[in-house]
Amino acid sequence: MFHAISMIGLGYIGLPTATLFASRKKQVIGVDVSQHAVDTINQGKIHITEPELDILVHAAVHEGYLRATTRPEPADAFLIAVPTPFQDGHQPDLSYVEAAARSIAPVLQKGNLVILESTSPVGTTEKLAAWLAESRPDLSFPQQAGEEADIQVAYCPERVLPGRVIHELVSNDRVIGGMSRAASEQACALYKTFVEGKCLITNARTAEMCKLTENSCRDVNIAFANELSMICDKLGINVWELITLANHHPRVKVLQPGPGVGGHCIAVDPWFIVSSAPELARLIRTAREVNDHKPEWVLEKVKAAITDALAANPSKTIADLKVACLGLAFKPDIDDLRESPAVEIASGIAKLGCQVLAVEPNVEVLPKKLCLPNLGLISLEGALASADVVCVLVKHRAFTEVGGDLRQQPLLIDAVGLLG
Ligand code: SAJ
Repeated sequence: MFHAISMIGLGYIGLPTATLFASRKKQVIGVDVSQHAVDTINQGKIHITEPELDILVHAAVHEGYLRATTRPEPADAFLIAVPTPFQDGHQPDLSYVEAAARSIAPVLQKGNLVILESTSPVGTTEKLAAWLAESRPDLSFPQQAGEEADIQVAYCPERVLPGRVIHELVSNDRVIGGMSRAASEQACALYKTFVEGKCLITNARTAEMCKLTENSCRDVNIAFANELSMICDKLGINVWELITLANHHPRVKVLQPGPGVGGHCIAVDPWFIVSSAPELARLIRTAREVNDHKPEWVLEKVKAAITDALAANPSKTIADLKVACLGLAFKPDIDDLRESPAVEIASGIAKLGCQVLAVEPNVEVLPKKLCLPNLGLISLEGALASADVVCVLVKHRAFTEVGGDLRQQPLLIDAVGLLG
């Protein structure tokens, strides 16, 4: 039924998904506005980092199943995986979804299926269908013709964990929210090409809310852990020990405090619920505020340690002081520094005027935000040998292995419980 599949947006979700269809011998046309991404993929290479993806893309392109272009072409099914960021005031920005809709509209043909995968506020799939209908009055859509529509439309969120994308795309269950029963059934049939998990059918609005609920649930739980960490610090209690003890209760599972919540999903998606029901989403909003405040709280701890270091070394000025920041990534054992609370903290420390010794074993180049004269990448050994203050910001495996050495550091801020 679906021979040619078009993926609109070849980023962290679109490219792996497109490649998995291609690996099952579907003809896949990938579309992206970035000429660089298109050229890289057409050479059989990748422009993002994700384990196993490079080998799969190389094979799919060289065997002729995957091809990238900047201009949409006719296909049997269109999947949209473009960014849905938020604007000022945490209002969702649907401009990429609208641009994708308007770009595929001219090539749509009777019998096509359109699926939105981007994390979206409730009602976005209906908006997508409305934009398509506006651009193609000659075709019918589910809001007009239901099961009989020329073009069926569904929402199907991705739920994969960065670093495990290929594995999770295949094995995770998928929630499929068609605007009609026919849309859901067609989408199920399509995903079954490579999905080994269950395909669970619902309507589009529930599927949209389901994705937002999953990430908000995690955000609220992380906020609980982060709030506990600040309360325990004030009360002189070791929060890591406390959580371990509490988690011995058979029905309690407290998550881990950290320097804040990073990444492109959990720190964004809850705002889509807040913007839909601001007066009702009080807990979800507060969780976001607690997690967003955590980097500032860690920075205050570092400032206090710097004051202690200067008091202990009266001959030194702030410019002489060295603060080691262990970890810059947004979570352990990845190389992704985007939206990372550790980056925010490291740049905040640099702005204080001291020297920042940044240790990030997973990257070789610093992001622009950290290209500062008093901040440089250094080895872990080098940093520990000369730092006046040590601040652990990410629980990378490379750091856990030297946990013992850190205990010798007189001024240590352990934001992630490396030492327990
Ligand atoms: N974090 C903590 N404490 C914890 C767990 C996480 O501080 O106990 C922090 C991490 O350090 C990181 C942030 O939260 O800064 C987010 O990390 P994560 O591993 O919880 O999630 P992501 O952003 O990598 O991926 C999430 C996943 N969602 C859920 O687990 C509910 C993934 O399945 C989604 O597909 C992804 O968001 C997405 O694309 O929406």
